[in-house]
Amino acid sequence: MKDQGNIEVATLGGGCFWCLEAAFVQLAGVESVVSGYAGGPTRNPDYHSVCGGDSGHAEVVEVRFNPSVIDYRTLLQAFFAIHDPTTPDRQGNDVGSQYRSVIFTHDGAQEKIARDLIAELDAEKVWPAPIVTAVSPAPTFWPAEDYHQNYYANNPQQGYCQAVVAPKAAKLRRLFAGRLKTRSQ
Ligand code: MHO
Repeated sequence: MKDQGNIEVATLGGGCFWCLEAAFVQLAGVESVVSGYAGGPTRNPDYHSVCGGDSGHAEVVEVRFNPSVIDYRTLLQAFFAIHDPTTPDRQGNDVGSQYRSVIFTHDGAQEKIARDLIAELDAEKVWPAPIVTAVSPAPTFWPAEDYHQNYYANNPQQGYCQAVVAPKAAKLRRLFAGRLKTRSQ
């Protein structure tokens, strides 16, 4: 069921955007996920320049979701389940500021939810090191090149997809089993 009048946007960076897209797209209430770049000074960044690591941009996903089906906090819980928020400028073997953990908030409510959840997760010591995830107001979002969209769905056999993306998508299915889209959606 679509309710175009009531769609909220989340912009999240947690390493390679192929991973985040493949994970989030599975959740009920997520209407669309677009991979892109945000946070750096250059306009119209491309993958090549972001890959270099000094563009200032992070790989991010822009998630459109229906808050009456999935709320922002739950979306952030999924975000923290599928990446390591304690490694500065790094996710696993992917190293560089484009892989930083960042929540780009769209209003004060999102900012409070994000900061509260980070404080809770830190207090619970879910990870052995402190959370370094940045929380800052959403800058311009630059969609990535077409071939980065639906990358996992279109390239399931690619080596990185099998080694890194698939396990993250599977982890989300396991942890959020009750919140997945049904096959007909
Ligand atoms: N290390 C991976 C990252 C891909 S991601 C879209 C690769 O170079 O394929 O940054």
